[in-house]
Amino acid sequence: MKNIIRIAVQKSGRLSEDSLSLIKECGIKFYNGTGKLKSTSTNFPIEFLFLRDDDIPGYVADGVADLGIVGENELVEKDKTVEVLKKLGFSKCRLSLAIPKGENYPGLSYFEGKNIATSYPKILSDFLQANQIKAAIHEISGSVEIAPSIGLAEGICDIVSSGSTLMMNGLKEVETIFKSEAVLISHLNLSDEKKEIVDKLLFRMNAVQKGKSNKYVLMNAPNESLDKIAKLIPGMRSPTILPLAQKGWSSVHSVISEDQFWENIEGLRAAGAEGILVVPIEKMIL
Ligand code: PRT
Ligand code: ZN
Repeated sequence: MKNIIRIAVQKSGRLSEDSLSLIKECGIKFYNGTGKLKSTSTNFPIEFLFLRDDDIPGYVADGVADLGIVGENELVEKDKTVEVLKKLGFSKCRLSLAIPKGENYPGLSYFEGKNIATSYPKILSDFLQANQIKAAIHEISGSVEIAPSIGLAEGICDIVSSGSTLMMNGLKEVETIFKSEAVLISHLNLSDEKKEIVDKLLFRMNAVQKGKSNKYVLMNAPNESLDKIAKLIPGMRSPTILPLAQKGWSSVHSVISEDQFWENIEGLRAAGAEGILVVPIEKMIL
């Protein structure tokens, strides 16, 4: 057994760019020339398979690839047995039911006895069954949104992100049936050697993700309000406080999640903080 892992990523499409940037941000170098189906990193024991996203769950379930990056929608639809190691926070979208804009929508009962076009027959049929709705599912592989206007179906079930595709096709979203984002998946029975490499990769991915959701903040503050400010931005252990050249003032440095920063900004200003700088963090290891 070679001490190298294989990861399946989408060759080209909505997942590709973010998948490859995440891997690059983990310090992993590789050559990704156009048309290449396979590549090996030059500085980490990992090999890449560039595939259609539809094939990724199956390749990982069969062990042809040890890891894969795929949308949860595709993973659940393909119904393959793999382990989800991590949600990756990109390619967020939802799978929704939509109907022609002019139709009155009384609730799910609208779909009783109707035809629904989709590329996600499994997720849709599970949803309809759970809600005791009987409808005919028409599986089509693309351009689902035109189905109602050509008379193929009364409704559709498709991926929605901004909602503009639905709007352009005279449809309205009436139910969200599944929420999705990209996930890192793993084959179930990895050898101990492979698990060790996967753990190293996960450690790096966690550091990149933590860095992204946190900011490094610096500000000047009068010494009498330092206690108050330290409570608002406690940081990883405690903030760093350095004296300014001007007497009675200090520079306070800390790390804070972006959300928390915006929640506390008024408190910081009220405590006399000024010259506040917010700086991105590349990686963060606790
Ligand atoms: O060629 P391959 O099979 O690899 O790619 P693909 O064409 O099957 O998939 P791709 O690249 O389009 O999408 C890959 C994954 O990205 C999906 O499985 C989802 O997990 C995720 N994702 C995120 C999306 C969208 N956003 C999205 N907006 N997948 C598709 N869409 C399409 C949707 O089908 C619809 O046609 O975009 C349109 C809706 O977008 P809005 O913004 O107009 O609502
Ligand atoms: Zn696909």
